[in-house]
This record gives sequence, C-alpha cells and structure tokens, in this order.
Amino acid sequence: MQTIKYTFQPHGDERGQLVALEEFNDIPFRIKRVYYMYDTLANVVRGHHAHKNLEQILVCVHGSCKIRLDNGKEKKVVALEKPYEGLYVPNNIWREMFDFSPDAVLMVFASEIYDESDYIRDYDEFLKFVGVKKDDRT
Ligand code: T46
Repeated sequence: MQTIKYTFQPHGDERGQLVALEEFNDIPFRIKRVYYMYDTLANVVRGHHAHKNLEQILVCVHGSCKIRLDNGKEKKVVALEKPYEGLYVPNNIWREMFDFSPDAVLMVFASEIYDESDYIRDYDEFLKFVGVKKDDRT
C-alpha cells in the first residue's frame, strides 16, 4: 500500500524553526477543521475507524507516535516523529494511532467539519464499504 508523507519546508533562522501550511499549497485540500490530541496515555490506541469522505493530514508537532493505515487488504505503519512531516490519510482507510510518546501532540488538518455520520467504526462494515472480502486480506 502506498502512503504519502509530506516534508514541509521549515523556515529556519538563528531564532529557531517555523513551518507554515497553506491550503492547496502545502495541504492538498481546503482546511475546514484543525484539531489536536495530547496527554495520550501510554499503551492507548486511538482511532479504530475509517471515514467515508474525510481527507486529513496528520502532523506530530511535538514528540512522536505511529499510525497504522489499513485499506482492507494491506496494512502499513508510519512513524511520525518530526514536526515538519505530514501523513496524508485519504478517505476509506482504517486508521489507528498508537505508541504516543508522553510529550506527543498530534495535530490534524481536516477537509471537512466534524460529522459523526462520516465515520465507519465497525471493521466488518468498513470491509463491506470498500468492497473487500475477508479472504482477500493479506
Ligand atoms: C481521525 C483521527 C486521526 C469532536 O467533538 N470534534 C472533532 O472534530 C473531533 C475530531 C472529535 N470530537 C469529539 C468526539 C469524541 O467525543 O472528541 C472525542 C474524541 O474523538 P474520537 O474518539 O473520534 O478521537 P480519535 O482520536 O479516535 O479519532 C480522531 C478523529 O475523530 C478522527 O477523525 O481520523 O483522530
């Protein structure tokens, strides 16, 4: 499974670093919502869902965490540990976020406002939605 990880341009100088993210330039969609999670407890796995329409870019702006992406057939784990890296998560992908460092802040840029009806929270329903039979999985 192919994943897209963006490396954003840090504007560094003698004072430190600054990263600027613009919709359609650095982020490949109109940004309708930004949210972030922090103080995630050790051994917690968040996510466990897919989205029917939502596209997102995940940036671990402090600390580190891992993201498991699953298209129904294949799974891939991506580590986010640099504040200038962004993982693109399209719709129809089951995601789990785990292995958060105690200082991790995971910021998410989303293409849509919050809509619970866009979530698929049941894995069998997700497989059905993406048209994958259980036997096709690796
Ligand atoms: C996703 C991953 C990466 C809101 O009220 N508004 C919001 O915009 C969001 C994202 C959440 N909430 C509420 C709903 C729940 O009561 O915050 C609570 C925690 O949300 P959730 O359990 O969905 O969080 P995660 O970490 O499992 O998933 C979140 C996003 O919901 C999801 O879209 O892709 O991060």
